Amino acid sequence: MDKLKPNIKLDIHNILKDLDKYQTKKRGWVWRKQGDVELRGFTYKQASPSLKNFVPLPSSSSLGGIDPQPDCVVTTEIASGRFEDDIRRMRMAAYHGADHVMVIRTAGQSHFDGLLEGTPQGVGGIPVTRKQLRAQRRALDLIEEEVGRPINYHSYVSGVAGPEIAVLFTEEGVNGAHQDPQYNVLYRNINMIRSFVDAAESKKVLAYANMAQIDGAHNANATARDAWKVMPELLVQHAINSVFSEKIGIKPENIALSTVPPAASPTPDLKLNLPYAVALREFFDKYKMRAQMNTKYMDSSTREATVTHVLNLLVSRLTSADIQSTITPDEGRNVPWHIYNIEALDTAKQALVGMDDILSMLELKNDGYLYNKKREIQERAVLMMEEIIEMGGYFKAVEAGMFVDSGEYPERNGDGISREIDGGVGKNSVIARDEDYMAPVTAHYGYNNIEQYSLGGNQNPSDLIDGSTFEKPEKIQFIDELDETDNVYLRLEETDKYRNSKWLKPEVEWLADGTVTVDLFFPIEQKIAQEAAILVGKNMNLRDIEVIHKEVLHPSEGTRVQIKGKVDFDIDISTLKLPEEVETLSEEEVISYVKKNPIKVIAGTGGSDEHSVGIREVLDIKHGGVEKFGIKYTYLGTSVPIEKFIDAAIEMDAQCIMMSTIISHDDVHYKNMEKLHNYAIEKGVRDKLILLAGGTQVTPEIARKYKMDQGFGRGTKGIQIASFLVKQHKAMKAHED
Ligand code: Z97
Repeated sequence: MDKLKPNIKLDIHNILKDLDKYQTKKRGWVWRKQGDVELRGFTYKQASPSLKNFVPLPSSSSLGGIDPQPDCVVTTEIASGRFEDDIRRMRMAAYHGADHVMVIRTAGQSHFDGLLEGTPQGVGGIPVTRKQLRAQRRALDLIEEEVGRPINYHSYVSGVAGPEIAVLFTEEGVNGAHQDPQYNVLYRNINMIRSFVDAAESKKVLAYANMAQIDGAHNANATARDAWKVMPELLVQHAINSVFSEKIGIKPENIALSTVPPAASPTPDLKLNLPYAVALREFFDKYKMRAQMNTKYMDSSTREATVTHVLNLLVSRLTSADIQSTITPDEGRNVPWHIYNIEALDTAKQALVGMDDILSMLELKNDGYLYNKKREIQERAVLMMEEIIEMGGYFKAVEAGMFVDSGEYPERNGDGISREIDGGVGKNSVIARDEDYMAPVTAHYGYNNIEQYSLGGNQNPSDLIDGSTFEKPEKIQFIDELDETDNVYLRLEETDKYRNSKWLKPEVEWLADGTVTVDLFFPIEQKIAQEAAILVGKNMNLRDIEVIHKEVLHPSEGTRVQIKGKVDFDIDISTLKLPEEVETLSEEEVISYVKKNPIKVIAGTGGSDEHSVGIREVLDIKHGGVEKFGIKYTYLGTSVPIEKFIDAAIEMDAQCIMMSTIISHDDVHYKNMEKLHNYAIEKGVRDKLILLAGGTQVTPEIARKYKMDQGFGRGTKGIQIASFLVKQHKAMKAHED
């Protein structure tokens, strides 16, 4: 398939074409290349090479467009429910620095006792199926080539079909997975014995595929009443899954703890989260840390979520997290949208790069509060583990409700999650293997009696059937679609009108979903403001209006309300009048040209016009005006008679006139442009002067029509004018020569 090109959209039809024959390469988990990176004179120490194609942070425009990448893997969690739309989001995410894409499963896939097939739509995630995995991995294969960095693809090996999912993931080149039997036991009430037996099998397969494994301890954070009280228990949960995994054969460097800061401001965030992270790092130093946010503290304010995220990122930097998750800041609203995935990635990139090498300047103290608190958490965890062993092990401890109790161990409030050894989904489904048991499969856990087929110790039992699907992917049965009413082809047909055509609609998660947000302020109490906001939406002809965020600015003085709604109309892009592109030179180019060829400008607001803000913005160095590039200017002020511009230019030996004109009443701005031109001719200097007009109502075409060399409209930046001046000056010089 053709390589992706930055200026061409990814075509989902190409991804689906001959998908049954597509095989991804086997690779396992990939960490970022790490080392010093030099960019624009800065040395980044906790860094990774820049991407081939990327979108840098907005402020990078003042830094030559650099896009430094942190050393840790950066995760994005994508959960729109339509895998075909998620693919576009993955591509955007990769451009913003994601190299770990987690697809969230539709809620409750843990309860399915087998594999799903086809491409059904999900809610809050996608139903994970072979076809969806293969399509997404295929897209990521193209995307990783486009950005020049491997992308890890990830989902969950949980539920009663865990081992089947692990096999499916291996076959389809998935690179990472959550696997933790405690998740099944505590949150999905799957029988304990079944969960641990399944986990053994699943982990064996993950080890074979060299996948990274993340545990499920973060769920206790989200479930516990006071998440900071389960800190000791979290250490116990991490320990159980990590040691179990290692014993089965997963390499320690592929075992990652799903760490979540247990608290968030307005608690004293760092006083709780930092000792906790240090305690983890110290106890689990041979494993990796996957740091993510605590969904419990995510409300609907994206601003608040972003601040929490940045505080979490500080903890990540101070304790050298290996994988940084970027849960969408709008997860509190339960609507992960394209823009928030990208915002969260940019937040992580900006904060991590900004805190580059922080530990060469600061030291975490080995005494006092940090040390004592860390030690206390560890001691409580050890005590809990000892009690579990005394009780007779994990199963007994779960029966006794030891986990997710709202008391801080050893304090107990008796409200923990309790499960029975012979209860739960899949109870009594584990049976002992017969003496002559034998499964001709690869990476199988436990007794397999291969001796009876005289296979030696190192031989793979699947040799008996000439290799399993792991070695012979051509043996994989690819099932395309099972549901005629719920599949990708129907969804593509519905949105076909908007795919690579002239039709456009605003979107937040699905192509042409038509959703927009409106941000409003009302000088009134919240209850009324909320209803007023809905009415505004109705009057704006929005459908399906919902309040997605409200914030009291003052109980009586005012409320901010954000609503979302849908628009019904389409935009025909062929009818849009696009503003002329102003091509700019690089800042360095302009500066070096002006140094050798000084340019002087006469500037002011022409005629009877007292506006001065716009012209000052493009003149003064403060906001990147032409002065920044070495261009000298004389500002004549406002209401400058047109003749005075020319006279001053002659007197000062200037090369350019920048006339601002805001008032457009009676077309006075056009008239003044022509007047400027004519007077320059009268004085015999028109061919020596560059005449520019600018203002909110000015367009380049109109300015040129009225004899200016160029016009500059709303939003013009100094660099655009400076670039034009340099180009024009060059051309004039060439003409003279
Ligand atoms: C995360 N932000 O990092 P089902 N298995 C495990 C899980 O943690 C989850 C599932 C399965 C979060 C994502 C919460 N995690 C959201 C260990 C869910 C989900 O709904 O049980 O079928 O699968 O993972």
